[in-house]
Amino acid sequence: MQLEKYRIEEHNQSLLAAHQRAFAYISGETEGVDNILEKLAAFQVAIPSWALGTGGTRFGRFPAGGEPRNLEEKIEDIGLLHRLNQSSGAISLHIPWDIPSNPSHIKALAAQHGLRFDAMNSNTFQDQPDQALSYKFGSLQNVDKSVRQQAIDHNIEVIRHGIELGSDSLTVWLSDGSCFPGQLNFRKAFQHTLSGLQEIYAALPDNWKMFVEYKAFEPNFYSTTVGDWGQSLLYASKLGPKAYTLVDLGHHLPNANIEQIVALLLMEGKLGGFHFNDSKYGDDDLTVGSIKPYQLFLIFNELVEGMDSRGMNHATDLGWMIDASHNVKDPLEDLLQSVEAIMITYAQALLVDRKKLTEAQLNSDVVTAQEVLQQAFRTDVRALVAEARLRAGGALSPIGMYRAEKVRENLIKERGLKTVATGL
Ligand code: AOS
Ligand code: ZN
Ligand code: ZN
Ligand code: ZN
Repeated sequence: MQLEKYRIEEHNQSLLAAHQRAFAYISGETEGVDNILEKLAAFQVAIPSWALGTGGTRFGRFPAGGEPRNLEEKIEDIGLLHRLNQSSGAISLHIPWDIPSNPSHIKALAAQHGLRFDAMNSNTFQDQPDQALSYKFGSLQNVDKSVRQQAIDHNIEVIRHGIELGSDSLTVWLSDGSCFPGQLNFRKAFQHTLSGLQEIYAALPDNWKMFVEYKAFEPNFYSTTVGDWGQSLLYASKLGPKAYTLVDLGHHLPNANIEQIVALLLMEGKLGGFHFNDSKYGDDDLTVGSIKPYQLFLIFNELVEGMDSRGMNHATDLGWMIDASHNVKDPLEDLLQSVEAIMITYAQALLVDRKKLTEAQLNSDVVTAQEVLQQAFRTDVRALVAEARLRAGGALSPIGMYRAEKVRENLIKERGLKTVATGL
């Protein structure tokens, strides 16, 4: 399925007058519009290879049809998204689901679609058919040295695949933990995990980063060996300067103040990246911004403030990834919505009047501080995001164009109705 340039131009033409009216209004109200548009254009969010098929739950799965059957088709799908929104210029792979049989071909195909390879993801949370030893009782934490070694070797293999593709980071999410009190010696589990991570860390090329992703619960429901940001930070600090904490928005206990976590990790220079999603209960992996958009804004507000205070480049100094997938939407439309929510929230965070906020904080003027934040949050910035996309050659309405071009119908024609994307 190809989206021709002239079709995007025709689509944009039909929406241009309305867009220009909205853009004229917001640019009249906003200082430094060009600077904001440049930042928006530079900001790219990586799409996870496992979000392109319908996610399903343990109770069932209702495939959309036309799902990608292999890595090539996953790259093509992300290429389509990027063509529409010009903000999805990266892919995050998962090994073993995405082992590239011909890496140079895969690399060339991605480049053809304007995509680069973001963090590589290892998998020691499932047993693979050809695997010698089981991860039933954990991987790096396991009481059996040979299971730990198998998990270390796997992660090193993932780094090798990443090097071939030009990635420069590894995300380690471990499902290790315990389901019942007494099952684990916490200290030994931590120490085994740390020494395994140290061996993996030693295999990282100089320019690589390691992201240690934490998660409070699931699949283990009594304890998790990388259970929160404190534990992740402990590992990352002991590992060294190439190791960072990764924040997945769905991995906290209810009501956690994620924006404060973000601010402190940034202060310590230990925030590495993000998995964006949204949730009502736990690791629901719902569309970004669909449930708690104000929380997302407060997080972006800390990101912008914290990164600026350290002179960091918003677009390149952290890993921005989506980690979401579920049962009821067309996965590509869902991803377009998630990326749009991220761009809108980033734009709002760029609008915050920092000077006024600092003044209000110094005067303990709580009301003004809240007004400053909500002024930005309540600003309709959609025309700014659309303008950035338009200038980059994307579609004014990515979802509108996706539907008008009957992308899903075409993918079903090409690939069939009953395809199963590899992954969760
Ligand atoms: C699991 O809950 C984590 O969010 C992981 O980041 C991710 O979903 C998994 O690694 C998929 O590969
Ligand atoms: Zn995640
Ligand atoms: Zn998760
Ligand atoms: Zn999640």
